[in-house]
Amino acid sequence: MNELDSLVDTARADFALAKAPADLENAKARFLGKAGRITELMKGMAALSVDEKKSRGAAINVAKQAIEAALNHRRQALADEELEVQLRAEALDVTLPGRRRVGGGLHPVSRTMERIEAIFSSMGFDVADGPEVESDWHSFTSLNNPPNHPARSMQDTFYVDIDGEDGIPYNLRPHTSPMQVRYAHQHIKKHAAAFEAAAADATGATRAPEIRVIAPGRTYRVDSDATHSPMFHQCEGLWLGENVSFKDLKVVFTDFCRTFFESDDLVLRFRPSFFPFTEPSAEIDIQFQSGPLAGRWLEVAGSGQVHPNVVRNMGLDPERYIGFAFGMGPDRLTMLRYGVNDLRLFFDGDLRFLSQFQ
Ligand code: 2NM
Repeated sequence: MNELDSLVDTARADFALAKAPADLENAKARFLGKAGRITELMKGMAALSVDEKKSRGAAINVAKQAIEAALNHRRQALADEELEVQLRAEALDVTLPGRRRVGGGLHPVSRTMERIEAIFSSMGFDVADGPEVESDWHSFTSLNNPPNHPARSMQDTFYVDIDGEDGIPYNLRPHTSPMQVRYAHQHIKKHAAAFEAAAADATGATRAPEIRVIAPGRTYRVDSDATHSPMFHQCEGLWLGENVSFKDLKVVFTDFCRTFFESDDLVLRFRPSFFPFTEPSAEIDIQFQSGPLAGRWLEVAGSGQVHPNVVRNMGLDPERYIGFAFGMGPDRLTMLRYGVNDLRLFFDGDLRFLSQFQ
């Protein structure tokens, strides 16, 4: 093999050894650079005759072109390799499921609350709001449940480490009735002229404004098992007027149940009971006459005629105002409506459970 052929072979071998573009450029310099082998061979021709220069120059050029071709070939190969590595690194697995944007939704108990509010609003009830941390007076005393009254032990109440004005600690409201007491005071103040006009008319000809309100919200009691949560929901209703009776309670509550459960095929039963704020008092049971829950009596609410002491504490004259109140548990209504048997599922925050109600 002549000297030029072996030079080309050496160049090819060196180029093949280059693993990165920078190595290849260094190898190129050794053969084609200013001080490279080809340049040296060119310089070495100075002493040759014209004919020898011609043939020697042509041969060196052939070698040079072969080296350049090898260089370009290797450059391309390195560029291809680099691209291949990059493509592999950036590979896209089109079989992966996409990231879906999951929409939020209302909690099933919130849906129940909204249904209850919509139904009672359509019957002319206002919707009250109020604090969850309450004074002893609003939670108990105003509701005919004074300190040391045995009925207080019906609710195991959470207390806050801060005393109210009466020196008794604030509590986490154990029912939503305090909102109704507050609502009554606000309502009477807001419509003072109308209330005063009715009160001033001894003939009774001036119709007295009514109190018609529901109080939905969170409530708290020291209680925790499959059917009790320390935080639960209540919705109470109150209708006070000059001639509001148990008959009105029956009509309103029957209408509510039939609308809420989307069934006219259910009946109500009023069972005597006791609550400090009502007298007489009754539990309200419903029974579906058809469907999956048919035949069983289901307790859905407590109710009663508002005690005169409570009417007075609301700022109204119990000789003039009479009416009913009721209280129900939206958590329980939600369980009944959807057939859920463990209340705690509503408060665990497990989206696999909660998203089923969307
Ligand atoms: C119930 C049962 C019976 C009730 C009483 C009142 C108020 F504010 F008028 F005193 N609101 N709700 C009531 C009556 C609540 O829950 C089982």
